[in-house]
Amino acid sequence: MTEIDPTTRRRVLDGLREQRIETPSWAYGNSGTRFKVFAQDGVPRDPYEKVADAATVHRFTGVAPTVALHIPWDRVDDYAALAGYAKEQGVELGTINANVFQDDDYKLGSVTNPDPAVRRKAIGHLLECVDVMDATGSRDLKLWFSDGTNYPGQDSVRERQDRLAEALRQAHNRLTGQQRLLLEYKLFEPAFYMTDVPDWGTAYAHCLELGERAQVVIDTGHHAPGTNIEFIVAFLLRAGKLGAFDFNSRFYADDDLMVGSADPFQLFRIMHEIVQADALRPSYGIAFMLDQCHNIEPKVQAVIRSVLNVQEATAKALLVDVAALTDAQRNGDVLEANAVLMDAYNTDVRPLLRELREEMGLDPDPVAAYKRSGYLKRVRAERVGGKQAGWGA
Ligand code: LRH
Ligand code: MN
Ligand code: MN
Repeated sequence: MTEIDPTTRRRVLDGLREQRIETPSWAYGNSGTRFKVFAQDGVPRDPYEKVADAATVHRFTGVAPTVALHIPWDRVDDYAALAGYAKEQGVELGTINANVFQDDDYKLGSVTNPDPAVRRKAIGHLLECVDVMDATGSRDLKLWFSDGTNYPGQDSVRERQDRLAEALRQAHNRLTGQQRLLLEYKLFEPAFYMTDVPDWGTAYAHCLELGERAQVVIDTGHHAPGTNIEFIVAFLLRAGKLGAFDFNSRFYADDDLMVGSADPFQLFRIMHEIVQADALRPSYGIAFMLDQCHNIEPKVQAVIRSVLNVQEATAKALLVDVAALTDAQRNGDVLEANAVLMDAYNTDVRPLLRELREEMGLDPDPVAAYKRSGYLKRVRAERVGGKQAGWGA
């Protein structure tokens, strides 16, 4: 593909203009590995300051109008007030992430724990998260369970599935209106022998059992190396069960690096499946979220970079010549079909994205504009003292 014809150009620009990417509150706070958290100056001290950072990302990118919260990391007394503050800043509160993995009681699991009292406590937290959604106006409850076992024989795999199904049913029954339950899977970590929701098949089966409000979340860092994630995307799209993404990059395990940094081609292949299913538009209902930790790099700038990486992959996916691709596929022309896809992937879409931003009244180079804005210098001066909020805060 050398020249982009005007009709294609318009189609791509329109698709990109509609795109929405949700950023996670925890990406703005300090994070690290189990070895060390390197604190950065100017990171948010409370959920309000995280929302302000998210609003800054939206101001420079124009496509990140919502921020996901993690409860209890983002616990406040008045969620409606936080939602009001977000609105003033130009963003909205998005997905509510439950957290049943950081309490001593959950050593042997949360909703799958053999002790019914612990299960009741965990389910209580899930229901509390729906109360938060009622106050914030959030649509999605995202559930990830660290539950699992470390040793063969430690607990009954089947009984744990029953306990899980019961907890999911209670959370699902509590939802009203447009609210949805998003179930996230992860192969391993922190459990090292068996995880209770290890893969998309398990998540899908539970969501099927629950009903229409229940959808699967694909976190791109939660698979075995070499897993064909775009296949999972295509399968779940066909089944009407793909609710959301947690985007990030990984080289080894759940690295939570910037999306599109380790394998931009994989991100393109994922977005190709999305575009082919016409699932990019917000009305389709997929929440495109980031789930990242910026351990050594400046955080707001890293989130801006991540949003741009998703936009680039999306632009390339939108550029695929569908007529030529279908033709080659129907004719069994393996090499031509592959060439059509690679032509789109190998197109430099950065000029197109600059054009998009100009049309949207934004600076064509969001990273440079953010750096020029002096935001980091200002928050570094303002946000001194107090407890820095982040992973585990
Ligand atoms: C688990 C996970 C899940 C959590 C987030 C902080 O690894 O991906 O989405 O909510 O990390
Ligand atoms: Mn995740
Ligand atoms: Mn993860």
